[in-house]
Amino acid sequence: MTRVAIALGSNLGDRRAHLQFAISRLRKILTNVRISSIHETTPEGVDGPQPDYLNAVVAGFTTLSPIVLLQTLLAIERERGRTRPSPRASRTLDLDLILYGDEVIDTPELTVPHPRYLDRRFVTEPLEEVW
Ligand code: PH2
Ligand code: MG
Ligand code: MG
Repeated sequence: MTRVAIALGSNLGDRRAHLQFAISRLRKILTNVRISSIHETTPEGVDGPQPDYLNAVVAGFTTLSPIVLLQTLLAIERERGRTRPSPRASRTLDLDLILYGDEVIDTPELTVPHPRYLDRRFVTEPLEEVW
């Protein structure tokens, strides 16, 4: 079992419903799940105006490999109609694998720890609640 942290974000459509859907899906693939409070945050590092985000972090334990976990997160995003018209565009649901135990992974598909998470208060603040 490996302890993981996943950051959740939404700024399009019914933001709270997208996060609740993700949490219910994550409960099926993680054990000892801890869920942060939901934070309403100003968009950071995006091009042009965007709606505010709802952000949260979910932590738990998994037997899935990093790449299978990543593929599972992308599939959950697709279930909520996630599209990628451009990097950092507004999105119904974003699920980022922030930490996978103490593993350091640097491949074209996946970088863990997430390269920018320490600079992002919308990640570090909810992360502190659950990690
Ligand atoms: N996600 C981004 C870019 N900027 N800003 C906030 N407040 N919340 C996010 O989840 C977010 C962001 C790219 O993933
Ligand atoms: Mg993200
Ligand atoms: Mg993402």
